[in-house]
Amino acid sequence: MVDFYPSRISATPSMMERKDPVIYGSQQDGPLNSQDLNFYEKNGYLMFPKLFSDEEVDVLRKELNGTMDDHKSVNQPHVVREQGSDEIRSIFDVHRNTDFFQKLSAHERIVNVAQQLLGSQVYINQSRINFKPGFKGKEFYWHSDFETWHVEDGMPRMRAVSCSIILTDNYEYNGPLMLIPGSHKHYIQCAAGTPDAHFEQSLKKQEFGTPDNDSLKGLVDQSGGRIDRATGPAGSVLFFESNIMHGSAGNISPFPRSNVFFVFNSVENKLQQPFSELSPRPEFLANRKDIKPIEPIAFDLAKTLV
Ligand code: 6CS
Ligand code: FE
Repeated sequence: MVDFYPSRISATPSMMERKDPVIYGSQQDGPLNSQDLNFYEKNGYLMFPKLFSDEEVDVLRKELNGTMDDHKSVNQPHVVREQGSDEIRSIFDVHRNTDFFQKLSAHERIVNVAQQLLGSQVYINQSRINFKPGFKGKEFYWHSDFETWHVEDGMPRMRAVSCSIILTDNYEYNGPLMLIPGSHKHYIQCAAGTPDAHFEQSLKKQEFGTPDNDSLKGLVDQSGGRIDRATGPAGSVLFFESNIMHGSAGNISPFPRSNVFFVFNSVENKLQQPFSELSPRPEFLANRKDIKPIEPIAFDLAKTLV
């Protein structure tokens, strides 16, 4: 298969332009209006404050705490703990391991947006809860998700969108997601040298497939010096394009910054072999089995009988 986005093949990083459209669908294909579509095309993300009501947020919180408790002593690869502590950093594959998050991942309020942006039916490529606990939640260094999913998982084109549902209020001071607006239109070809089984390290602290300082600075210059923060109350929802450069600082506040992420991939963009010499990453990180298009469902979380 042709590699349209080679990366980690040379010692020197470089920058190339995006080859794929940002938006594949049109205004008639879903709930986003022309203002939403123009903002997403230009900036690479869209934030919807309070897409879920306070009563629904209560259910989200209960499920978050329940999932956390259920995994407290689970010692399996899909449960990632913070470097140097026992605190849970992320739990992957929640859309397959828990009924509630499975239903939530099919909710029409988020699936219809993903279908419109990707111009097709969609499926979940990856899901996770990032907990970023108070005092101990460590950083997620700058990266493009697509660069990793292309090189390490074999995602062919930029036709995926992450949906982050804010489960605990995201403030300026508890490590909110930071995004460089417009960076989704440029692809940083990172320096080579990825170790085998890289995910065992990268999910705790990513050091390969991350931009060098000059490239990062170049993206910020192109954004006019802007670094946007996805702050908002629990129940807000952020959609961000697969290739946007993003990251988040550590959380030294007492307030947890927990979000659930569903990565929607187009059914036309299923994972192939990794575009690198690396062996494919495990199923909990890169869904390959029983891929079926999601049938969107409408329901009020506050009345969820799970
Ligand atoms: O490697 C991955 O797939 C994960 N790593 C990060 C930092 N973001 C995307 C994804 O969750
Ligand atoms: Fe990411």
